[in-house]
Amino acid sequence: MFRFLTAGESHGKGLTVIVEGVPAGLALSEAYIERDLARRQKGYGRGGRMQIEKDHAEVLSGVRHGYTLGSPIALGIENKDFANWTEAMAVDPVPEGAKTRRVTRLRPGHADFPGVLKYSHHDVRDVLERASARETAARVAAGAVSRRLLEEFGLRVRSHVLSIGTVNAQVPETINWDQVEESPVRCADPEAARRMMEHIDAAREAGDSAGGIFEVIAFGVPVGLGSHVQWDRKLSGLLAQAMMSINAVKGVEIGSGFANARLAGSQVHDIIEPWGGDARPFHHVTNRAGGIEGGMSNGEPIVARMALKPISTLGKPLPSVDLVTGERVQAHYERSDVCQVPPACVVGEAMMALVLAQCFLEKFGGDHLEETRRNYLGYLDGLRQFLPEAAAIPSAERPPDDAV
Ligand code: EPS
Repeated sequence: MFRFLTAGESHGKGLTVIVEGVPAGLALSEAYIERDLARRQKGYGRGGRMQIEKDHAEVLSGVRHGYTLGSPIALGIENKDFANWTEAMAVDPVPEGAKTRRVTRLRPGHADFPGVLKYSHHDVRDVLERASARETAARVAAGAVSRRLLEEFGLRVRSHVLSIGTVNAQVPETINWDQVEESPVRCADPEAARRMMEHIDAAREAGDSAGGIFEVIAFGVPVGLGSHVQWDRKLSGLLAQAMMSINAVKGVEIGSGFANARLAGSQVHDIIEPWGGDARPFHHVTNRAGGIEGGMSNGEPIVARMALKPISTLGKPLPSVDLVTGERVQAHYERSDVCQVPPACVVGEAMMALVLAQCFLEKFGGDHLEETRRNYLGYLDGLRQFLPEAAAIPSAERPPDDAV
């Protein structure tokens, strides 16, 4: 069973994540995980915190001499900023008059209000420290482990920004992924990227924040991950839950889900074509379904789009209430990002990789990577029965790269 759990507060000592169920024999290094951690730290619209942190995941267990052991993989990420918060985030009780950085003014849109009531806290910091998007660094580390596994089988997960505020990208037919990586807002349209940065600047100057829409795409996913037979095994459902769990994500669509709702069925469903010369017995002409039909991957790229609300910590705070006095106040402000859409892309990739790894291992199992590989190749061989006799295709061949 593949699963993961994170722990850690934003200004505490650090983050921890345990990933369990990774087969033995997978090559894995700290340097590999660091690449994704560094990608998450970038993005136009970040605040001062990212100047302080340089995220590195220390492998504490589960890897020996460069290969996974099959045992739980524990990763630790230090919060360098903890050095500035030793009193406020001390584990032991602190003396009277210590600098606790107590917060009592509730921020609309944040976890502050329901969090303090639910957990009976009298300091909003007891909620906000865990609710912070800092936690997503731990997910990205776990996602990198999943990505490493998926890579062994030719699966690749990518992401880009479709819009920030009112600025929409014109997405080119073929996305240049290197260019997306270079873009400060992870946008495939350089002209829109420029306007997105202006939008973020304007939000910052106005003491406001900016949200947006981003897309995560998985290429090379075999037919048959997830299942139609039970609600909690549907790949679309698992992905939606995983994506909705990302801080500030308020909407998820698979493929062109919302636009499809306004069209006739004949305009929506992706026509199935006979064998087109590759390893797939059939394929779709279009991909409005976003690679999932009946809760199962259908061999087309898996496309998920997420709507991220603007960050709820505002330079010019909204009216609110003080938790202690009950009086009208301006909400609390503390250092924050103005826009987190570009880093959320990288978190979305991690969640996509984690869900795909879970479904992949549920289908193919294996305690050692080579066992997983035998099971995977055996399944692909089985699919060859649906190929026309003329098709002498090597079983491991995958569909063309990165075509949406
Ligand atoms: C966050 C506020 C900022 C962000 C943080 C999320 O942190 P700080 O309060 O220390 O300035 O930088 O994000 C991260 C630390 C991170 O690693 O992404 C918040 O309130 O959610």
